[in-house]
Amino acid sequence: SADAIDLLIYGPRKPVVDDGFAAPYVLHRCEQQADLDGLSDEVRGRIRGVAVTGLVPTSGAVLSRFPRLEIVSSFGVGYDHVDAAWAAQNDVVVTNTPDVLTEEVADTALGLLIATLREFIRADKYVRAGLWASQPYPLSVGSLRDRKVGIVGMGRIGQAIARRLDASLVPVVYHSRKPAEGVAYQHYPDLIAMAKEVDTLVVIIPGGAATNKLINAEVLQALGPRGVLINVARGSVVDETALIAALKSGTILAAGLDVFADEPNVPEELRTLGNVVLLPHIGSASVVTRNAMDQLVVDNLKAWFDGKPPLTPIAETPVRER
Ligand code: 8YV
Repeated sequence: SADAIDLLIYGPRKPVVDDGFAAPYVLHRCEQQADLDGLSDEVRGRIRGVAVTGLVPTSGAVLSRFPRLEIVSSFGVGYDHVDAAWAAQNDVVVTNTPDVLTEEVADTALGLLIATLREFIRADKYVRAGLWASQPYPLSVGSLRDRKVGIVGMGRIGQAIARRLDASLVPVVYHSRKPAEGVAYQHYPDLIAMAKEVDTLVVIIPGGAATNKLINAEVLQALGPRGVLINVARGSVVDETALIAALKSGTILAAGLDVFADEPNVPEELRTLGNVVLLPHIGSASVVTRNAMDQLVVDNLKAWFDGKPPLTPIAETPVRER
């Protein structure tokens, strides 16, 4: 009908999104880029909103297929897979799903840090293998007790991680390009200088060109032989080849990784190392938190098509009076 609002659901199936819209909304679905070719010109011409439901590459070339596009509602707090510069230039609003996942991802970061230091996964395997009866599990070299953590990125999630470390009586400093507002921890504008002063890095900074391979061989060298790297941000932020070399040579002690350069592919070399804990990008992946993120994808679109400002626009496409 004439007042229909056509939306494209782009990416993996999400029941909360699929079931979140009634008339006048009309939903079209493409799980991956190749499926876009299946949309008729007529349908492409009607689509006014796109929900990006996972980490599907959403370039300007993809978005420019929709001449009436007004809004891209992206799942996840990170949006390096969406061409925000194209959106800003073409007067398309982009929203993400911040806040609702902050505490969940911070929980994951702290859990991964402790699991890495205290070797929880190896210890679990030890029990399952029936080895406990023959001798006690060896003492872990790693501990949270004698550490100083440098957080790379002090946004909402970084601050939630810092709060958990405060409660655990672990000293915290941080690196970011600019000091974070209202944060008392010591700020290092220079990452290498910070890496020399700490023994633990927790990476929680946006992905994309500006942070590509920020954690490189030089940073790992500066971190030193007690060094532990935790990454719950994007795989692109770490030079994975340099990390593998550093883990093998003892340049650093260990790493806990929730994200990888080429997900879901994890290099064989990394998978065979004993001093790493590897998670399949599950930082926010609980039912309760993913439902809240899915709902925010829906609510941003509904607010927009109700004539209201979007709830959580990204910085590149700020809230506009409507
Ligand atoms: C998602 C994330 O797993 O919010 C983010 O930035 O990385 C995760 O919550 C990711 O968006 C994949 O869908």
